[in-house]
Amino acid sequence: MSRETKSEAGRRGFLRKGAGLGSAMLGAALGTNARAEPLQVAPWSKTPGEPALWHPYGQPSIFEKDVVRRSRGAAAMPGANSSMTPLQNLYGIITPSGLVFERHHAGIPQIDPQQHRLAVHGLVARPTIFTMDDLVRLPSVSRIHFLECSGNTGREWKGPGTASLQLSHGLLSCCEWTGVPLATVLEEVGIQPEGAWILAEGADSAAMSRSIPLSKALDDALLVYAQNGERLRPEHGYPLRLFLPGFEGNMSVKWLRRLKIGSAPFMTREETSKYTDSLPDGTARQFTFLMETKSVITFPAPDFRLKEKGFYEISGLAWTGRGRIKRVDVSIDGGRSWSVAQLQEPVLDRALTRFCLPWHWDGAATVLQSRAIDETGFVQPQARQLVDARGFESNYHFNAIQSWKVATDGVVTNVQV
Ligand SMILES: Nc1nc2c(c(=O)[nH]1)N[C@H]1C(S)=C(S)[C@@H](COP(=O)(O)O)O[C@H]1N2
Ligand SMILES: [Mo]
Repeated sequence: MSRETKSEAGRRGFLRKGAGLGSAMLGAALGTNARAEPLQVAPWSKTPGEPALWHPYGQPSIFEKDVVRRSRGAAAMPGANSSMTPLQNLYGIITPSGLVFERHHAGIPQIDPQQHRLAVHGLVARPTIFTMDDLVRLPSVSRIHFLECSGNTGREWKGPGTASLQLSHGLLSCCEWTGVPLATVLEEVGIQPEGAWILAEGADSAAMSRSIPLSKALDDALLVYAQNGERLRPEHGYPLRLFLPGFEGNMSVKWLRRLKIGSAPFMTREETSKYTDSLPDGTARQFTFLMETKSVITFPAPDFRLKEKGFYEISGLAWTGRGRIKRVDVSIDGGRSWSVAQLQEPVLDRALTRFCLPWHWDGAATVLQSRAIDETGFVQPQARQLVDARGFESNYHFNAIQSWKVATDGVVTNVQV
């Protein structure tokens, strides 16, 4: 199925690149001799297929029905839940909208865009209430950026967590986001000189809110109304969300209804009780906005089993809240030696970057790792280094190198080395 398709594509690239293996080494097990049997005419080739508009809104093939968001199970509070992106089944860097991870503190409100309003007030010259029509009339931009929950991979703080790439790393997606630069709207209302922070509040029943530094708001924050070419999906903030490139997902407030400009942070629940990082000395880090440099191998991963030894393309994703990914190293021997992976174009600012490396698995047990380095020179840390610096009490911002162990029977597990 999808696995075979992928390794076929990888095999062709491998041969094109002439990476040192002759075709004889690909193994007789792959494919069938074309002369061995006549090509059958399948039933679907004998009658006309489904008409156009079979699905007015297109759907994936029924054979892809297992490629869906998944969750670890419902949380105790109504509406407080999340679902993870099936990173193991995706190609390239864009997450299809229907597979973008979800994190809701109080469920998904159904908001009529005609009735939705964005109030901008506080330390401004002209307090203003915007309709969606007002916002959509303003000059727009489209940008491709990742979105990652700072709780992503949080289970790894205390040792190898979940035995699934989707469940361990799937609070991560990458979309094209379209909207109005927040700076444009702030110019409309006129910030007073003491203005330094902005409270962003959602219209969900959690009224989820965060304090945003004015510098970020004026730099590259977006008021987003579209995602991957169409209006936002309800679960991602329809009709309007804030989007802060490279910052923790929590700050990209969905169903955005209010921006209040103040002179200091507002100390909301989500930046005091939650979304702070406890340190070994009993203090906590607060306002840890940036998502640090990180990468993960998406194939092979625990969600697959390697059926036989031979050629595979190791593939994965790297990203950094600091800008662009410069290099990704891959180890096929548990970190003893490293090879530079190929980065697939495009390599964009604060977007997922796809990397790959041809690999011939000799059938021996081994550990696979990837290590990302960004354009600022930041190197993705080892789990040990991260825990030494931050202790075990953090829930957020785990960005260490991920190790996948491949056993002799092809089973892949989550380990820390
Ligand atoms: N209003 C509101 N905004 C919110 C949330 C929420 O529950 N309510 N969840 C936040 C969290 S914790 C994350 S990680 C992202 C998730 O965005 P997504 O569901 O579109 O992936 O939205 C953030 N914005
Ligand atoms: Mo989050």
